[in-house]
Amino acid sequence: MQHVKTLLAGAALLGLAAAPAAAEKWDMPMAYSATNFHSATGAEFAKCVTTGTGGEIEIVTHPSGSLFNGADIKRAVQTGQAPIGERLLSAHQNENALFGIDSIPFLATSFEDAAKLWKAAKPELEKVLDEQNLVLVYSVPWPPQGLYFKREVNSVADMKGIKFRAYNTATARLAELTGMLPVQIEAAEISQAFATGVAESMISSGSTGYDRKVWESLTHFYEVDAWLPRNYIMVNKDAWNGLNDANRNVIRGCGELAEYAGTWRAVEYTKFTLKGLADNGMTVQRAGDQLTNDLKAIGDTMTNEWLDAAGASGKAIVDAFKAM
Ligand code: PCA
Repeated sequence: MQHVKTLLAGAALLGLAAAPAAAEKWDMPMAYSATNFHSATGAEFAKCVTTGTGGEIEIVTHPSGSLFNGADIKRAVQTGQAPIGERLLSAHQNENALFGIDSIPFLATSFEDAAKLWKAAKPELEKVLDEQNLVLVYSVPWPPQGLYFKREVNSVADMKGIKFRAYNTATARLAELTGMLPVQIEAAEISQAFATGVAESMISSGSTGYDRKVWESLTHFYEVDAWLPRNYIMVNKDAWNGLNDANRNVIRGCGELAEYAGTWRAVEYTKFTLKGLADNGMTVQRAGDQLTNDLKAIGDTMTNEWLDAAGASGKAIVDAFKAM
């Protein structure tokens, strides 16, 4: 017996010495600027994984769409061109309505409700992503979405004919329903789009307006709190399956920390960036009654459209969220 133990111990030692796990470099494409809080959170997540795996997995982030354009990141990770990446979840609503769960107008309008909605939706979304060869690691919300313009706007009628920068299906639909002209533009490109007049308004967070210095072209921000869309980090399932348990646990653990830290940052960044917009000369205020009521009516239409498209599983998530 003792002999067997000695043999086993010897074999284990040999195994360790003979086959140290090969270090892997994982490039992580991200769509938003390096200074954005999602990118800062992603950089810390990368460091956490690199440290936690003892360098066996070294994650290197590439913000600003520098490795893959935002619109291409999911496909890149699905096909294994990149092992890991970050993307705006609702950007895939055209593939499956469930991806748009976080962009239903006026359903979840606070950080607290956004967290609840995420809890209700996560198991189903994990399933959908799994079917697409993806593993969900963590997700962080953007601050509440408000409307940016180059002039005072007090009603939906005032929005007619304005060129509107959209970033997903819901924002494009909002433009249509308000009589604006939607044009899809990644956040990384909006400063130029506004400067050249390709777009003259958008719905987004104070955070994105601040990061992209939109006061150089726009003048008004109306707090509407329409929804809080989310970014998420995905890993290619084959890359994930190739990891040992210890390294998978490190990625999970670092992901939990990142989700917590990133969410906290989003909360802090909300006030900071709205003040930043005002300090740079923009008029920052809550939408007036007429505009709010007009938008609520459009929100009802969009909610019904989403429920129709998302079917039973969509309704089940919304019901579960409302019961929380
Ligand atoms: N910023 C991103 C998505 C939501 C947000 O606040 C953008 O405008 O593209």
